[in-house]
Amino acid sequence: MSELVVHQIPAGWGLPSVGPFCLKLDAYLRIVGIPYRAVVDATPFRGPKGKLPWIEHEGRTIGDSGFIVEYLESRYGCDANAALSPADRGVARALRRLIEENLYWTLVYDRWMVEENWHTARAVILGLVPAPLRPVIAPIARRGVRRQLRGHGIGLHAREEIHAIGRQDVGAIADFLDDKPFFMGATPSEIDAIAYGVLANIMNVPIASPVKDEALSRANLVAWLERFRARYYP
Ligand SMILES: N[C@@H](CCC(=O)N[C@@H](CS)C(=O)NCC(=O)O)C(=O)O
Repeated sequence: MSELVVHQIPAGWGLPSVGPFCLKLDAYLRIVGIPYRAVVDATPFRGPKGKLPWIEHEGRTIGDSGFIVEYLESRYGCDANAALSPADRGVARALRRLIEENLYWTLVYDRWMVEENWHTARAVILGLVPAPLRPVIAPIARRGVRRQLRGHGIGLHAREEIHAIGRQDVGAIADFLDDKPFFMGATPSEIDAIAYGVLANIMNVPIASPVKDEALSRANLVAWLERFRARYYP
């Protein structure tokens, strides 16, 4: 099998990538045990979907972490969800949408739109953009993210409303996890990688938010994060 190359957002704050979808893919590849070479891209624009992560493998380029996982399943024969019943797969898929399509955007809001966080976030997220270009690129990127937030819909809400939504999402995730070791039971599956990508990027980064506070107040979620990290990031 030829080398798998993964393009991703820079490492930072003690995480292999500060991009939630990049960290998800990294965690997934650790679960299924596929080695890869990381290439850190300064911007997401080179990828086939204009977002990170994206992969190069055997002459193909594939963008979007979900499509990448499907490709790896078909090419490497891996399946992190092999032990799941159809009903569990359905629940995991619904949870994935909550995490990736809703909670993720509260993280984006906290990094890019909350003034007190923006300088901290910018230094890491745009850390590979050459210093002289950064003051030019940063406001353009920020305008783009504001448009994305409004397009999603969450960016139309007031700050307190966005944080209330994020806290409710985190509460639902913690309630579903309950006292299980991993989200779908005794062993990790794809949804643990998905949750780790977003939750480690909320709970373990110096970005202040009531959503982070809520997550850190849920003892079972904190214990799960530690369990996952001890297993895959020793
Ligand atoms: N659905 C995509 C989402 C990827 C995504 O949003 N990536 C972020 C970084 S983690 C990104 O590239 N954002 C830049 C942009 O949207 O312009 C996936 O699962 O890979």
